[in-house]
Amino acid sequence: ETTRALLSGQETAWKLILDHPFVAQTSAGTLPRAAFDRWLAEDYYFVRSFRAFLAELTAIAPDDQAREVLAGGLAALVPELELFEAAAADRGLDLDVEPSLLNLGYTSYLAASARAGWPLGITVLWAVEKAYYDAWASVRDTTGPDTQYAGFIANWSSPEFAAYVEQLGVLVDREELTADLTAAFDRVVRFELAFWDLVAG
Ligand code: MP5
Repeated sequence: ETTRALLSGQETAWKLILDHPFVAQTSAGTLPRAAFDRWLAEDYYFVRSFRAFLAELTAIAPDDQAREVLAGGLAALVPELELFEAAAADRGLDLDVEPSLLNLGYTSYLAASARAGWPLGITVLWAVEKAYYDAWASVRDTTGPDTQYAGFIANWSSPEFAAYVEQLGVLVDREELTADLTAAFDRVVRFELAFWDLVAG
């Protein structure tokens, strides 16, 4: 299986994702306010770019099964972006800020991976979502429901999101493992760690 092979090549880095201070501090509610504010604006830019990436992938999806899975992902971004906008309004934050070079690099890489074709694009999509699901699911059961960031953690650790990530994995498993896919997976892992390093070390 392609997904299993990709994950087993990245066990050490995956542990760093699960154990990242950003995840632990968000769950505990101890993340400094400024760090969350910074992340919120950066990630808002990321998610809007990600929406464009999903649309590009939909255009090159090979069949209805793939298009249906991607349509579910696109639909979920509507309430997700509203969650960001509501949090920003609460906090008096301007979300329309210049993204970091890392964020520009990551989102440019997403676009490039879609242009490289379906096998690479779907692998990158799965990798991004799998990292988020595994990270937030690892703190789901220990996060208090009244913690200030609980809504964000629930968004990426819900049973619905789990099912979506599974379906993406099924699409990746239809593809043969190549060196390009392995390199892409490794890149996503490094981008994810660096993105959180921007705000919490
Ligand atoms: C995701 C995200 C999850 N919001 N931010 C980063 C840096 N990586 C992954 O993607 P989505 O679109 O919010 O499910």
